[in-house]
Amino acid sequence: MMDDLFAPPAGEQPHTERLAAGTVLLHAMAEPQAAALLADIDRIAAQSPFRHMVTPGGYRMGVATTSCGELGWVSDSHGYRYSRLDPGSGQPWPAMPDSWRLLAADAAARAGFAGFVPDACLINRYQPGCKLSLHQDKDERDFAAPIVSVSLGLPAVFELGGLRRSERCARLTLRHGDILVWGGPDRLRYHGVLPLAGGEHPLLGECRINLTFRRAG
Ligand code: MD3
Ligand code: FE
Repeated sequence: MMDDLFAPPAGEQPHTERLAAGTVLLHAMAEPQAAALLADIDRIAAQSPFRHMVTPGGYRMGVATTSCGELGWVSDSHGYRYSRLDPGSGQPWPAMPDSWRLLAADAAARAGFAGFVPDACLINRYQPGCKLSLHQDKDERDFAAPIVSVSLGLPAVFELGGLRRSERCARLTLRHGDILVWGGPDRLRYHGVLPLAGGEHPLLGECRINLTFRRAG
């Protein structure tokens, strides 16, 4: 755990930390693009607004979500799934910007997953107090592809569990610009986000946004 993958940063190499066999943290890799990502998020949310999905069990999620790409993640009384249409508008989700696809593919490649082509990007928005309970990401068709997560705004504490819910979790803070890639043997690990602490981020205010890039279809 926690040993460096590469030599100290040379030029633009983000500081790279391998957390497990298939899990890599790329410190602040998205930071230079953060303002551009936020402008894209505003444009996407103007077309497909953030909303609080309802879980199959009938709970309104505290985290607000939207999506871009060919497929978007949705939850309702029938279950969790990916859909080509935004159920709010009845229209396709906004396109995934090429710069986003490139960023996700670059991060995946640095983590050892060459050729990652995401078809879905779930955009999660947290306000202070919001959490994401321990879960696995298993609504995707094929678990061979990794997932790439980009954190923006206020820091969050993650719980990284094992392949069974009962396994104890490690905790890790994800900060503005950090990119986490996980795949291979870690693709189905349980994970969650502890309640977001209050604070004020210079670019995002009282808010954290997480992008998760997936190969869903
Ligand atoms: C998976 N999102 O949308 S991604 C989700 O920050 C989701 O919004 C979170 O989980 C968020 O499904 C977390 C980051 C993450 C971190 C570590 C992991 C996912 C992980 C370790 C193993 C497996
Ligand atoms: Fe998840």
